[in-house]
Amino acid sequence: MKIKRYVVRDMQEALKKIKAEMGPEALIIETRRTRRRGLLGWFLPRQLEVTAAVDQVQQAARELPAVAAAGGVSERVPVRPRPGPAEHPGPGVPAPERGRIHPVGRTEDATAAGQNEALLRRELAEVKALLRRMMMRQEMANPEEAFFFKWRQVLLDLDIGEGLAEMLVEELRGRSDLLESGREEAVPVILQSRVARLVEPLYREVTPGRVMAFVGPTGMGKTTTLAKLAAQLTLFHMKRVALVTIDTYRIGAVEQLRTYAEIIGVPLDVVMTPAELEQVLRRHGNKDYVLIDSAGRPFWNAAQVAELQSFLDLVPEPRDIFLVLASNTKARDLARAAEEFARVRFNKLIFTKIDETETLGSILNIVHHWQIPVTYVTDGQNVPDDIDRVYPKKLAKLIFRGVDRHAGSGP
Ligand SMILES: Nc1nc2c(ncn2[C@@H]2O[C@H](COP(=O)(O)OP(=O)(O)OP(=O)(O)O)[C@@H](O)[C@H]2O)c(=O)[nH]1
Ligand SMILES: [Mg+2]
Repeated sequence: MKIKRYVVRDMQEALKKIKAEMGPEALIIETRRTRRRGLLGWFLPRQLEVTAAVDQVQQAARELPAVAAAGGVSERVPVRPRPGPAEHPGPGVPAPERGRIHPVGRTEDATAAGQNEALLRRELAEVKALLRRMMMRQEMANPEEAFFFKWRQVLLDLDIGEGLAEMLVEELRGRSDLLESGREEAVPVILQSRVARLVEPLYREVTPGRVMAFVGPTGMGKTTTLAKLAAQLTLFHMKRVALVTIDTYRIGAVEQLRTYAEIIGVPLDVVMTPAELEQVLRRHGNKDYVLIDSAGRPFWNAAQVAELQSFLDLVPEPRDIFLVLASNTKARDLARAAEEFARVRFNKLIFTKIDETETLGSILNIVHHWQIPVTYVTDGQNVPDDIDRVYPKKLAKLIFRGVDRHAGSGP
């Protein structure tokens, strides 16, 4: 375990330094605001002291392929990054090439490497939990620090990223009144209002596009969400709606949308090429809204995302490209999906399946990172009912749902 202390101006600077010097696995174990020594210290702004730790076994395992690639390991063993799902070498590749460098310098097959990595991750998670418990015990001595520690932990447990959690906890500093008995109930309200203010600028210019395309990885709920919106626009708002699908990969998928189109009573066109899409959109120039479904692309398949882009580039403004993500997806996969679909220039987010998860913090991570608003969430399979519009206060409320129970329970 390597432990290092950083004295910095703010958390962002600390995170940058820690990541560069100790790697992404590093864990922040303590943060303190301190004054500089001497009289001058009373006039200068307080500095932030951040202590971070990293499990060196984990770090070594992560760094080894890079060392090897630089010639640091046996020259006979070709070293390559772990193949992604889309780039698995073909059957003709010699066996050693398919292997992966083991921490002790041997090659082994991908399954064993995966197990090794899973084991290291589990161990790191255990060390993290242990450190948190130790910190908790230490900080008990200082009620103010214990209070911040507890609320930072609540935010992390909501799956809010570390940087964001730290920024939100900063909002509580200087509010010693919150430590008085009965006042802690105000904390969720303060944090919610901070989140609402944080995302509010993203909602200033939100107007619906006439053409709406739904993109995202497989099985996220694109078609169901499209059907919910199409039904609401047609049945409740009396709008003229047309549906289009560029879902040409699986016959069943077109049938699913065709069934919805028939029930709602709107036309459906299936397009195979970008030129056909252009033609169909021109034909539907008299509709209030045109909703475009797309086949779920496995997000690591860059070629399929590029193909989708060739269709969507032809959609005229005003348009909305919704990236549809299921909120019960792992935070890391959500981040990766958003990264891959960035090339289709999505401008709004929809989070589905909020009924299937307890924590919604990763929504905030994506919104904050991409500076793109979530405009709908869905909470069930029922068409057209299980969908809700989202605005800043609503999003903040969703992120903190269930958090009230932490207030007043003591650190
Ligand atoms: N619980 C729950 N299930 C949902 C929600 N939205 C969609 N689903 C279900 O998720 C499954 C996949 O939904 P689809 O709409 O077919 O997903 P898709 O993104 O179009 O899938 P592909 O076209 O295969 O990429 C279906 O069983 C839906 O009923 C939701 O908000 N909550
Ligand atoms: Mg679909």
